[in-house]
Amino acid sequence: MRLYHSKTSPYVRKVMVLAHEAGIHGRIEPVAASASPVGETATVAGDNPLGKLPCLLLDDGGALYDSRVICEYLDSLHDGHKLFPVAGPARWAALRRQALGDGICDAALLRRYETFQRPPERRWDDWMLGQKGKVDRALDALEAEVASFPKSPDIGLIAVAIALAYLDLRFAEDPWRDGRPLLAEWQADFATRPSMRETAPPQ
Ligand code: 99T
Repeated sequence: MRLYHSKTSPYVRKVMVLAHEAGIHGRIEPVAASASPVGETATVAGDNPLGKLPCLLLDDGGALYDSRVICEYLDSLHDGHKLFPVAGPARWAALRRQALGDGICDAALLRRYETFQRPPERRWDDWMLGQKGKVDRALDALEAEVASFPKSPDIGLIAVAIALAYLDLRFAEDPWRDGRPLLAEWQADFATRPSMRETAPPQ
């Protein structure tokens, strides 16, 4: 399998962390790619019409996207500890936390595009504040529930850990740990997992 890959994409990293936790990362060949909401994304768009990373190219010629679908597919390829709990409350909690972690990344990425890509004269402060509000509320919700996180990794915990790492990568000036000591402690511990260490973006 080949994966359109970027070292700074949190969605790509979520896929790679899951692959490491599942013990199948050696079956994935990363293909360096870039994607942007504007401009040339022809390579990726040839396989994912949305022109977004990640996109998994299967050996039978098919393609899978987005990161949620790729993660669930990869989890179906092994017989070890399932990162997508198969049924019951644990499954819905994991999927909800994946939505929360991905949602933090979505809002953070929109903020980044607003500054990094949008011309200064077209920027909109209320938009930036709105996206930051989503991130802050999600972080507060995680602080409130972190004591009840499962002890074994699952897709929800992976998505949350990746989102926090992405805030550190792109918004280091926003101290998300302030006032959220339990989440900070959990993140520091999760970050020591080999899957997290081996997928860390370049500093
Ligand atoms: O929006 C675009 O056209 C291009 N953006 C992307 O491809 C980003 C790269 S993260 N990926 C997504 O937005 C995927 C979201 C999707 N729901 C999923 O796969 O889960 C780049 C971040 C960075 O480098 O800072």
